[in-house]
Amino acid sequence: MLLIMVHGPACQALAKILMKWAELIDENVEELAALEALDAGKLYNWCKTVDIPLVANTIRYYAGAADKIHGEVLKASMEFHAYTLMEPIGVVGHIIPWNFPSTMFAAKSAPSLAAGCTMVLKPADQTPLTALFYAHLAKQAGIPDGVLNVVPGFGATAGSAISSHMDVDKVSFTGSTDVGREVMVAAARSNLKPVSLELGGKSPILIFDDADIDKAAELALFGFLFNKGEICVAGTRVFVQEGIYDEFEKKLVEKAKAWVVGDPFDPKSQHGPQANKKQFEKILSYIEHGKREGATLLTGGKRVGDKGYYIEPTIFSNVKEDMLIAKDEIFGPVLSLMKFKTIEEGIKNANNTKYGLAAGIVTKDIDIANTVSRSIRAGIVWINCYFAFMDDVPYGGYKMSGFGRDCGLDALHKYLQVKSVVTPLYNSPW
Ligand code: TXE
Repeated sequence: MLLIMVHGPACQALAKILMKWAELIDENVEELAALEALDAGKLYNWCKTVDIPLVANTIRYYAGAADKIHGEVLKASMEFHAYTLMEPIGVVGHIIPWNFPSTMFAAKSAPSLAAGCTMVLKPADQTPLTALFYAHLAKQAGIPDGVLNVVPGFGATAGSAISSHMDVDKVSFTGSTDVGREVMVAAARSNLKPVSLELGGKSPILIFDDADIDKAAELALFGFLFNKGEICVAGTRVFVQEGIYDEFEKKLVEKAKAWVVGDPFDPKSQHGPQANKKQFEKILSYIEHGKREGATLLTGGKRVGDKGYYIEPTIFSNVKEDMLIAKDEIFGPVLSLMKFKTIEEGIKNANNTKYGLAAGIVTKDIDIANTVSRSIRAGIVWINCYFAFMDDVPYGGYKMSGFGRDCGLDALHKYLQVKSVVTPLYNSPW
């Protein structure tokens, strides 16, 4: 008998293997953190204490879900017994970027494996090292050959081979909006495989008059500088209500000047080099654009030293909404600071973007927090916090930031499909 459903005992065995894999990742945390720092310019200490442990946690979260996937018995409207099965979608293709090679690897692979799928993952061509190491550890943990495949390569070849492949049943992509569009076209032109896309962003943070100015400045600083600004949810458009604007601007600039940019292996560094030359040059050219467009450069604006891809934390004020620096995803340590008067104006300005990935709100007023969070068109809204990612909290895009969710049980459901099974009851006329 050919049994392709992932049944109970197999799910438990799968959960056990995933748990073992997470344990091996914990045991190899230093080596993985070093590979990540070398490959992506990320801070070694941060990788060791946050990114790599998060990978193991994500795998454990989905391992716990592997034997709890089930359909439901339906109250059929005629004389039938009807129920649904949640079946793995099949072969999943994952295409991931270079800014979070490890956490992206986990966010994609763990739910798809827990759903019972096999997978082919293409890491970004700039950062393949940790993905290969995770695959090596997966084999040691007992994941059978052919189930988890890592295929490093370039986007135009290895990436498009995945999105256009007739035997890949689903593609999950994180990267730029332009390439996301190409992936969708390739999926449509081949076997109409479903696609989920997590794309760029230009996320707003709204800071209201009643905010604690010092804390708000800390939040905004971290919001645009974390991971050197190379994060899709970076809070790169900060709108500050006019009553506190001047004091806020002063504090933020002071803090940005004190931020330490340097060697990612130096524990004192708060951010390292941009990931690659292309990214470095792109960011510097946006900074030049901002100056030419007439925005006021408050701090930063150039590379640090003359070696490596280090860029100063850069803040522009007097930014108009139609300037390129306010519209495009720069993907670097560059912030546009803007002022607003009323709540309505703040909401309108925050939503004035083609993207819709994340947003931040800083206020002590619960009415403002509730109203604004409902009015912002973004997949995740953080109130009085930022970058609060958790395994069980889904995130993903509205508008041109894509669709489909990573994290949480929503991510598991991306890799499942519903089969309905119907059979007549004893007295059925059928
Ligand atoms: O991304 P690409 P890039 C944004 C950010 C950044 C810009 C460009 O603004 O500056 O995109 O970065 C693979 N078919 N984000 O050029 O090219 C590629 O090999 C299939 C936001 O690095 O989109 C890599 O694995 N795959 C983003 C992945 O797509 C293709 C994170 C992403 O690369 C392909 C990264 C093709 N034709 C960049 N071409 C986020 N949402 O976090 C490339 N790829």
